[in-house]
Amino acid sequence: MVVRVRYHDPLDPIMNPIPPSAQASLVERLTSACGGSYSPEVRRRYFISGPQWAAAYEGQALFHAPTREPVGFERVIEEYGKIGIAHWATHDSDVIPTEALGTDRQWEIVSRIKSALANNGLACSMVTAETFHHAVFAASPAAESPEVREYGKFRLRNNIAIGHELGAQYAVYWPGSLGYQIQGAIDETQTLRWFAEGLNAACEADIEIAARHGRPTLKHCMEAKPFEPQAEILLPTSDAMLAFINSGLLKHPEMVGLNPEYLHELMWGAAVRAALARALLCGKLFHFDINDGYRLKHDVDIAVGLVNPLDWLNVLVLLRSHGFSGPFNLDYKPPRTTSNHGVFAVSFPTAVDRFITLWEMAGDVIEDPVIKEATDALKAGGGPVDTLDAAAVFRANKELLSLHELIAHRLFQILIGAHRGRHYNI
Ligand code: GLT
Ligand code: MN
Ligand code: MN
Repeated sequence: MVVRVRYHDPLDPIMNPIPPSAQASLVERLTSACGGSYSPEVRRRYFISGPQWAAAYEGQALFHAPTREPVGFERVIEEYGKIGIAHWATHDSDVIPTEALGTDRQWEIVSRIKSALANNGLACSMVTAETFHHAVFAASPAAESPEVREYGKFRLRNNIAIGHELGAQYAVYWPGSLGYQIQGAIDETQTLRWFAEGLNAACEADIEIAARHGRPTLKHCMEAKPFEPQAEILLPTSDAMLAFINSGLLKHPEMVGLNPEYLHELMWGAAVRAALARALLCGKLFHFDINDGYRLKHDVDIAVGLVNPLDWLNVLVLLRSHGFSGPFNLDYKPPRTTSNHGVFAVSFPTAVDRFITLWEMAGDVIEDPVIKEATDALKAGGGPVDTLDAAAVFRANKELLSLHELIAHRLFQILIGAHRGRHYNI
């Protein structure tokens, strides 16, 4: 028998190993030692949704083998219910095998989903058609071949039918495969026209199915991502999508808006707040994918608040001040270092709790007397001067402008709790 002896570096203290049977309870004990978590009842008050694909993500990527076991919708819905995530979202093919779409088997699965949602106190908020993963979409759902486009329309219409059956209010479209690796083979204007035909088919099916169900039509939300999976993307940003919605190609532009994703805007270098402000001004902020990550990198889909908490606070101040209160869709990927147990014991509850904390902090920012007085003073300006005299106008406001930096400092204080007395006695 070969006995392997662990090499021990004499400079390291000897640590007691934690056997696999004790690891999950250690993780749970340390999670509760963090404190400050909200109850499932409190969490349910927010319009937060958990996507099927986020919880079921197995940790795989181009260079990564999976690290987690598959989980089905029954388990995901049950665990979301226990955590207090009141809404659930899915792609058609996350829960229905591609070959069963549109068949009786689809409706059997849909009825099992309805029972799982009802039994666990969840509602389905959003459905989205997967038009990027299957080989049929290799040249996008708006490919040259009329058969591919017809099949794409079937998927979009069928998704709407599923959405109405599940009681959803939103449908999302992520045209990530609308682009190419090498340019020259397609005419971009033609591809965009074909893509609009797909959206038109979805909206028309919606009008008809909604009338049959006696329900309002869904809100159709386009989601942009700048860099992947195609090398070049035809609708890479939320702003490009706003232009597309207003291009005249859509038959029902009033039914179509945006599902911006925090990280997708950051990826191209946007100020996320400014991107959201443009969507708000157009009345097109319908739905919001919440996560975190880094500028000018790929789509790492880190959970909300772990990278840019100050920016997130700022984003939520903007949204709260303009009356947007959801849906906030937890479109992130638990890291592959997190186990199946950790996905529901650590990843989702802590993501929800950080979001709620940031949302409540945004309320503190809006009410904060220092920020309020500073903002009012900036708007009041320095008093009447000759507005044709640049130097005089500058002098009249000069000292007030230091308030910009003071407001930024106050935001930092609110983020760390200094406004409520957190202070280091040194
Ligand atoms: C895909 C994408 C997400 C989108 C999903 C909606 S698909 O996972 O990376 O950002 O929200 O279809
Ligand atoms: Mn997303
Ligand atoms: Mn993403």
